[in-house]
Amino acid sequence: GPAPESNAAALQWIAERKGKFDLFINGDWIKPKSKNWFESRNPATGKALAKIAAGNAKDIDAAVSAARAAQKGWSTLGGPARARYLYALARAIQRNSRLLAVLETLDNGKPVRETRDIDMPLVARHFYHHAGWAQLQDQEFGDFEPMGVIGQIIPWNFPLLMLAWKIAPAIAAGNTVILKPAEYTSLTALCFAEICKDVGLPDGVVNIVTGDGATGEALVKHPDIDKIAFTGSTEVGRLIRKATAGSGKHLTLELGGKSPFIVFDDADIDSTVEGVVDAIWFNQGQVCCAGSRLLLQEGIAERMTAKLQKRMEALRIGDPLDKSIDMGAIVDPTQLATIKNLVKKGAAEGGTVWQPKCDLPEGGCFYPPTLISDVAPASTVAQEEIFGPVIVSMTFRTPDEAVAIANNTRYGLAASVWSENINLALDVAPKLDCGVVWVNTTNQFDAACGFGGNRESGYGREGGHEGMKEVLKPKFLSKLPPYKET
Ligand code: TXE
Repeated sequence: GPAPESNAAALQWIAERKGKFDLFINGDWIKPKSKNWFESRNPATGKALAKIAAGNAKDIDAAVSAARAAQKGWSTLGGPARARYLYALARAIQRNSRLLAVLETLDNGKPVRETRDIDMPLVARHFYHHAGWAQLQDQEFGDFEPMGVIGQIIPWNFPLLMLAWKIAPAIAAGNTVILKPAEYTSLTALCFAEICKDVGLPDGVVNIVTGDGATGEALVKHPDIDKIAFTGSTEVGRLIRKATAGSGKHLTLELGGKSPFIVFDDADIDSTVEGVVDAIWFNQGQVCCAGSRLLLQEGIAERMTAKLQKRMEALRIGDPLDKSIDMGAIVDPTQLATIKNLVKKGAAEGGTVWQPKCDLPEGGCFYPPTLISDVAPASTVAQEEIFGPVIVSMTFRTPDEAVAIANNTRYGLAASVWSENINLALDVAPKLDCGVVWVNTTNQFDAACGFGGNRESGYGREGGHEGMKEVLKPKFLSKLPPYKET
């Protein structure tokens, strides 16, 4: 059942701050220049949760000045000293992980089982891992220097985890940051700001400016920023690329996806069905690398569909604070409407829509697990990211055909291949045009692995050695004696 004590602790944390949150700039809580606060709601109940400051261009300017002023000192402190701060952040996150998990669930609607067992452990792991890189920076990246001041814009689907992916490598490398959380989910970022203060992180190293797309735009356009790192929709990624073109700012983009989940005739059917559950119903399908296109070889298609439908009937949808549920709420009514419209479109374009019978809780943004079968590879639902608990399926005959269908979208983030024939799987995997391929598994992440996409899924990698290179720039330092005319 629900976890009342931790739920209460998170609500109390909000209440102690009078349900109203300012901007975190230069280590201080600053009222927004706009004098506006917007409402953040709990998507599982529709109830107001907190008021969040709407930062504008002036607030961004103050945050950039603070980050700029702090950057040199932070960088010259040296990797080992920075590592100590990252270790302290990681430990503080672990100490507060219950509070953070419940806050995230209240704000985003995802099951507390996921925030507790997946999001928060990965967040801590990310800080520990990057503390290691700070420690090793002189050996591993001797010919590099930090980019400087980095502006970071993140989405709502993994609020604190995306913060960790952005902030940990950046500050490990000696950069300072201004992070703008997504407007639906600012709370854990603000709790993280308090944690930065608690561990004594120098002022200005991390600044959190909340707000909507206009706040993000102000950050992107600020002239004194060295790099923008963005995770979000392909549409906004395109705007940011245009806005930064010719400015000299570095840019990395982690955008949408329509990742294939390819099942060959000889796949182990039970584990494959569990794989599908993880691929598309984890976080209600609001995952950039969700396996949202099910490609079934003809010999297994019928059996696989029947087993999958049976499994879908057993999925539990409900109060995300209830530890026994599998699926929580969709983040916001707008996102829910987008999902509904796309499913309608899928039916209109000839797909067969199937949903199990289930009682959805009232008052929140809930949507049942959905399978749209027999979709044409060129149809809207086979091409567009739905970003919800909806999987589309289609069939193929040969491995070549599977590869052709898999690569036939504008995206290229991830792919998952299922077969008991490892030769077949390892033959197909390199032919898939994407940044990550999982064989007989899916949605595996680790701080040590560079994650990112190809084509319209963006560019740049986050995590591991590749990720560190995205927050550093090469510097050629001649070690030869000065040239002298003889
Ligand atoms: O994303 P946005 P939204 C996809 C998914 C979803 C759709 C819309 O398909 O249905 O995007 O979601 C900030 N300049 N993904 O509207 O708008 C915004 O405030 C600068 C996939 O939430 O891209 C937020 O902080 N910033 C994705 C962040 O960008 C701007 C995750 C993301 O919001 C801005 C999320 C602007 N002009 C959505 N406009 C993934 N790849 O994981 C908005 N923002």
